[in-house]
Amino acid sequence: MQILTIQNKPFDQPIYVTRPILPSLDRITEKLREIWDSKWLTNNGPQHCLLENQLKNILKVPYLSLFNNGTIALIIACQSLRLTGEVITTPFTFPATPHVLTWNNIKPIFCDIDPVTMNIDADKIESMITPQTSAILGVHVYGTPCDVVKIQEIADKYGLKVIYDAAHAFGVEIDGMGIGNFGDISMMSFHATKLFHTVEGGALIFKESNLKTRIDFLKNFGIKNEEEVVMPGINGKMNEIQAAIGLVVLDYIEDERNKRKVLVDTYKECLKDVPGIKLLPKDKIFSKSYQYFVIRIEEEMFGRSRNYVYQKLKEYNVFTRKYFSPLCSNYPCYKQLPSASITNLPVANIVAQQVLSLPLYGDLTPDEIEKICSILLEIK
Ligand code: T4K
Repeated sequence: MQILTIQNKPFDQPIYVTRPILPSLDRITEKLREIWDSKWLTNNGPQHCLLENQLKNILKVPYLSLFNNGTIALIIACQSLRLTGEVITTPFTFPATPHVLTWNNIKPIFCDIDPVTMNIDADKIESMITPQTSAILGVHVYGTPCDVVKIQEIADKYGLKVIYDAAHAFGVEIDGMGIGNFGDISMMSFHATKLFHTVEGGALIFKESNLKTRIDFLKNFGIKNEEEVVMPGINGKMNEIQAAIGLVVLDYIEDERNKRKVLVDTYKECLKDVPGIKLLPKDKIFSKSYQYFVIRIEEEMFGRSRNYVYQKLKEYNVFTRKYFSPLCSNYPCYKQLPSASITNLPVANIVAQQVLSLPLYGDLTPDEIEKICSILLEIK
């Protein structure tokens, strides 16, 4: 057994990067009974319709389509806009983002990221456009919005579509407008690890009514009616149990957000003056989704590398995550692309060595956050 020469004792129970909202089983059973009584388990049932309407209001968007997960939703977003050729995107994201392009036979073109927001650097997009470019696929990383104004200007100038991977951005707004009102389509993930979840699930959100018809055909095999199949669709439907769980989880969101806010404030207070630890800079851009609490460890100043800290924290029963390292551009399936070269992505390659997502979920207490911070200092 390893002997730890440390002051802080490891946590008795593992502390993970996140934990899902778990509503009371009674509330879930109540909902399951409704579903059983209706004998309607999937295919646009009553729970599904209810959730779709509620989310439209909460997210302040005109149109929304539910999906069985965020990745299938994003694949269908590309299909619905008939994207081809090349799409400019970020390497600093979850594998799903570039993979949906590949599944659509589109080449991802990696653009470097902004050193502050860690989102696609809008100033570098224009130089990556070629005659094959059909769209820009930005990611609101950790819920921080991309530079939606500049990206739209570029898209308008070159006649490109804009899709946002808003997997982390539930409830995020810009000047009171739901984040889903920017670009042509945005995708949200409702995976168990997200603030709002339906166990697995996702949604596309958009402003054009004609997209609603097309997207809903695409997620249901292209079926228009019993006699007509109008396009080569797939099965992307959210079922009634997922939708029902989502409806119950919605009641817990505000409380969870408030708890996470207190924890985030505790982290900020404890870590604000630690040399070599960088926080997301301003409240203005700190995500109101409270999806992740991310620090950047600058090895030279902190004295320890991010990888060392990540490993060492495990000895204290703290399981952080390196979202998003390795960069997508360094995966074997993409690293041969010219845009994946380190010289094209200097900022992303540095940031990916620094980021660490610390535990953030409502069941944690401020005392536990203080202890995590104290362990960090001890590791230093
Ligand atoms: N785009 C972006 C930018 C994304 O971040 C994601 C998903 C997508 C697209 C795709 O959306 P979906 O198709 O998933 O809807 C997790 C999630 O599985 C993934 O949805 C999410 N991003 C990603 C950032 O995180 P992993 O591989 O880190 O998950 P996992 O299983 O290691 O879980 C992380 C921690 O969460 C565990 O250590 C403990 C805790 N956990 C997890 C689950 C599943 C629980 O406590 N209970 C649970 O049920 O990817």
